[in-house]
Amino acid sequence: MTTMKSSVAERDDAMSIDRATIDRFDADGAVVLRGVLSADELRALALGVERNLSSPGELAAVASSKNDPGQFIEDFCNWQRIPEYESTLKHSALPHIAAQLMQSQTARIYHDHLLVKTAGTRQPTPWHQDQPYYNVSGEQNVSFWIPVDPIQRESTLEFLAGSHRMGWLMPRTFMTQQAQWFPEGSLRDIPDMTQPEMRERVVGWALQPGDCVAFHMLTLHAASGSTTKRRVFSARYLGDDARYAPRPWRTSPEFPGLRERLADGAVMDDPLFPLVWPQKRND
Ligand SMILES: O=C(O)CCC(=O)C(=O)O
Repeated sequence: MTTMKSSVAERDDAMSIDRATIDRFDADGAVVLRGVLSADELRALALGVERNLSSPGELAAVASSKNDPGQFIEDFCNWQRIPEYESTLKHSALPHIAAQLMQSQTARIYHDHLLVKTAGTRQPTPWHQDQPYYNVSGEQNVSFWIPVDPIQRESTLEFLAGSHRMGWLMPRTFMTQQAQWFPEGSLRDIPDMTQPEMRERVVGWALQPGDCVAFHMLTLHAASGSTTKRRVFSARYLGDDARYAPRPWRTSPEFPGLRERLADGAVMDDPLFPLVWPQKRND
């Protein structure tokens, strides 16, 4: 772990994000970042992913439908038990990049999310925003979608550029598209993403291991199935304006016990969400 930490320190300047990328993130709610993780960091992260797959956490879930030759495997909130995840979240360039993209003085871990599609799965990820499923308010936030396998353009995560400015759109269950959280008609629906005027605003990138995409928690995003094995680790961070927003519905993930520790509207100051930027020497 020490070597990973120092390699990042050496790369500190290189991980300063240019103004154009920050502006693009602000305007589109999604950007591609190349070569963010070093070969050592990537090897460690892939090891963490394998450790996670062989020892799933309590929140792990597998989606597969009849006749689907593959699976979509998810898991959440494992960084405290998987050292490679903790190191990625705390000691890679990600916290610094997160603070810059969020235009925030601080960056706090929100959670980690494993998203694996096995080769051949036809399980799509439907168009959705993330924040309605989360227990946090505020505009300064970012998720990094970090593949440890090469990702072709056709199976990458896609985004509707600018959709983080559309407000909340109706969240629906992934498998059956039910409006489970709000009554039908009470929120605008997600636009018809097959329409040409929507398709021309869609962005997405082929990615090599070490690259990632960064996106806002309100940016609409989706992915198709995958012909190849697609192991992705997602690292989610919160900025200065993030506040606890307990929901009357079950969030994804839930953080059991948090309601007893944090007041509605409080800063997310809890051991579950450590501050990781600015970095302290002994972290
Ligand atoms: O990996 C996927 O297919 C979906 C990713 C996603 O929805 C997310 O990271 O919020």
